[in-house]
Amino acid sequence: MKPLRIVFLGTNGVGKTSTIRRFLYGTFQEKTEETLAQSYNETVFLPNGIFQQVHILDTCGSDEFPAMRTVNIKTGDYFVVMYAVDDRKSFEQALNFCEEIKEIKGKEFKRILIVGNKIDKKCDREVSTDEVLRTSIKHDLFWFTETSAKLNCNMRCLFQIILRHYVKSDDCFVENRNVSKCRTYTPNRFKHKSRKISMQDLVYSLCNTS
Ligand SMILES: Nc1nc2c(ncn2[C@@H]2O[C@H](COP(=O)(O)OP(=O)(O)OP(=O)(O)O)[C@@H](O)[C@H]2O)c(=O)[nH]1
Ligand SMILES: [Mg+2]
Repeated sequence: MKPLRIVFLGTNGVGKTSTIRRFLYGTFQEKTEETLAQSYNETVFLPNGIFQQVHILDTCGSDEFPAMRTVNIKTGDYFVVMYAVDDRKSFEQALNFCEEIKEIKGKEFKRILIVGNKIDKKCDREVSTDEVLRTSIKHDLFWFTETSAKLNCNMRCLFQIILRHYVKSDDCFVENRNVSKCRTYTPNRFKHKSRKISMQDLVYSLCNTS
């Protein structure tokens, strides 16, 4: 079964690595190092009883490696395009990344989630929620959320939006059609994996925290 590839894009320092680590490991660091490229491989237990491999790709925020970004976009299934709400330039750059994705994947490509991180920095906000909503519609982008990796706010929601869409999509059906017969064996294949994320748990947790 083909792994699902979720690619994180966004300019330097918007919080891509912090978001992924907060979600996967529950940790947050005030000081981080610039990422070159890092892949996290997880197993997700989907509500239809299928174990799905998910590759989360954390990319480099700087513009030094455009060729690498092109490859990541070509091979990605879903994109999380991040900006920091206290950094207007990072929002403008996020829109450029969205355009780049659409140029490569096609104008009709919709699997892009815009994420405004660092909402804990209320006093330093440079990008309002309203503005992003208006701009997103203009750019034909429909998924948007705001987060704080620092305060652990909306971290689950972010992955949930993507996984929910995937489960309902034809891709999931086609990919998993033949696997369902042997799904009782599937857990053993992933026995070595230390952690599994249940989407039902995610829904439950989200309902109980909001
Ligand atoms: N206040 C606040 N700071 C955050 C938040 N998320 C990340 N940071 C801080 O922002 C800085 C950069 O975070 P990273 O996660 O390394 O950002 P990145 O997008 O991975 O950066 P590159 O790998 O260089 O592209 C770090 O000092 C983090 O502690 C947040 O939600 N709120
Ligand atoms: Mg990083």
